Amino acid sequence: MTLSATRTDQEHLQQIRDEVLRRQRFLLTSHLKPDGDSIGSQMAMAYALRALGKDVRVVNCDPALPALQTFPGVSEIEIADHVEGDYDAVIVMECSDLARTGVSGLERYFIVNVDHHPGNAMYGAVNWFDAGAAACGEMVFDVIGCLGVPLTREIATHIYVAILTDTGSFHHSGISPRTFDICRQTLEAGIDPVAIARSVFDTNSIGRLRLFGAVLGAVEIDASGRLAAICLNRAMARASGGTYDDIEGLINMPLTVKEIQVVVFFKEWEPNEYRVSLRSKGSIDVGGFDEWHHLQAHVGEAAKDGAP
Ligand SMILES: [Mn+2]
Repeated sequence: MTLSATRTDQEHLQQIRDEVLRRQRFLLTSHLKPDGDSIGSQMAMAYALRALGKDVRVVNCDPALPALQTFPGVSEIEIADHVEGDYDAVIVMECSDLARTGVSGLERYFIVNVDHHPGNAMYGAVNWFDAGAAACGEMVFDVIGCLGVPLTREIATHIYVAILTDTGSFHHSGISPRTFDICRQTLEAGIDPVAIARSVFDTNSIGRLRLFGAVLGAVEIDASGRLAAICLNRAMARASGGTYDDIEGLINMPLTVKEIQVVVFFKEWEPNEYRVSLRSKGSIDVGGFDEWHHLQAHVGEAAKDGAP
C-alpha cells in the first residue's frame, strides 16, 4: 500500500514547488481567530521557506490563542488587518475565501491557496484544495516534502500541533492512514507529544474553567435527548471571570454525552444579537440541517433564559 499523495495532488504540489522556488519574498497568512491548524500550518511553512533562504513574514488579523503561544516562532507572528509592500507571493492557508483572513490588501499579490475546507472559492493564482485532508497541516507537510526541506523539530512540532488540534485529538472524520504516517514521522523528527498535548490542552485559566461550567450547567436538551443547546452572553462571561477568547472547544463538550448528536451554540455578539454555531457527530450533517427552524424555535428559549 502506498501512502503517497494522489496524482492530482502531485500535480498541485509540483506547481506549488515550482512557483515557490522561483520566488524570494513571502507573506503567510491564515484565518481570523487562528486555531492550531492555522498557526501550525503557517509556522511549519515559515520554517521551511526560511530553510530555503527565503524572506518570510507571517501576518494574521488576530493573535494566536495563549495555548499556542509557547510553540516555536508563534510569538513573532505580526498582527495586522492590512498589508502592503513588496512580496513575490502570499501563501494563504486554511481559508475558503480571502475575506476569511480579515486582512485587506492581499488580492494584489500572487496568491497560493492551500486549504481543506469545503466550498473553497479557488481565489489563488495556484489553488490546492483537498477536502480529504484531516488538517491543512497534512497538506503543508506534503508541500514541505516536495520542496525537499528536511523535517526539523520545529517544523514537525507545528505539523503535529495542526493535526492534533484539527482532528480534535483524533476524534473527527477525515483521519486517514496518512494522518498517522505523518504523525509517526513528526515523532521520528524528535517532537515531544506529551509536552505538546500539555501545552495545547492543559493550560486553561480558572476563568475558562468557570465559563465552561456556567455555559454547560445551563445546557438545554430537547425531548429526543439528541439535541443540546448552549448559550453564552456577556453577563455570564463577566460573572465567571472568563472571556470570549475562552470558548475554543466549548461547543464540542455536549457531544461527549453519548446520546447527544447535535449541539447548537448561541453566543451573544452584540447586545441581544446572537451568533449561532452548529456541531454534530456521527452521520448527521449540520451543514444541510433542514429542521433548522425547529432548532431556532427551541434554542430561542435557552438564549432568552440566559439573557441578562
Ligand atoms: Mn483546518
